[in-house]
Amino acid sequence: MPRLTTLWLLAALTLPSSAFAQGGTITGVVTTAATAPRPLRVTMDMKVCGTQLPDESIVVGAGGLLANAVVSLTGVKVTTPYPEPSIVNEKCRFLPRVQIARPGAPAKTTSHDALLHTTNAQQDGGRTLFNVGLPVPGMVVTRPLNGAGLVRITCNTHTWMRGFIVVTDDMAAVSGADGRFQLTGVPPGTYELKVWHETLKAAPMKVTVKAGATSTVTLAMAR
Ligand SMILES: [Cu+2]
Repeated sequence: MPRLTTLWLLAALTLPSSAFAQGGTITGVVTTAATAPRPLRVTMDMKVCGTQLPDESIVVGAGGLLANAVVSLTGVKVTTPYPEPSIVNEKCRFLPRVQIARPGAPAKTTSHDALLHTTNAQQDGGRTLFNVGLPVPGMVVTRPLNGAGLVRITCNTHTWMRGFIVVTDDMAAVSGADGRFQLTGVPPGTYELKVWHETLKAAPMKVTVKAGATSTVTLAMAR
C-alpha cells in the first residue's frame, strides 16, 4: 500500500474517535432578579467575626449574575476528578460557601480563627456525617463524605455560618462570582441541565450537545 494512502487511512480512523472523546461544551450564565439580602448583624465573638457579615444566601453581582449555583448533568459521569473538598473556617464564614465533591472524597477542614468553630456536616435528610470541633487555628481534620446528595455545613457556635457540598459523580460546575459556569468533555446528546441553589430555584433546561461544539445557555433562578 502506498505510504500516503496508509496515512490517509490512519487519519480517517483516528479523527472521528478523537472528536467523540473531545465531546462538547456547555457554557453559560446563571442569573436572577432577586437581590442580595442585607448584611447579618453579629452579636458574639465580634473581635474575630466583626460586627456584620455579608448574608451569602444570595450572592449576586451587577446585571443579576448569580454565584454559587451548581449546574449538573444527571447521569453523565465526571471524567476529571473534582478537587479534594476543603472547608475553611475564616472570620466566622465557611470558605468556600459552595463546592462539589465526589462520594467518599476526604473532606479536609480547618480554622484560621482563634475561637471555637465546629464543622458540622449533615446530609439533606438530617443525618450527621461528622461534627468536628476546631478550637485552635491551624488544626486540620479529615473526614470522608460518604453517600451522595446535598451536604449542609453549619457551625454549632455561630448560627449564621453556612456551607454546602453537592456530593455527586455526575458532571457539575459551580457558577463563579460572574455567574459563569462551564462543563467540558460532554458526550454528544440531549440532556436535562439541572441547577441547584441554596435559596433560589429554576426548572431543568433541555440542552443539546454536539461533538467539538459549544452550547450556550442562560439559567434564570427565582425564589
Ligand atoms: Cu463558628
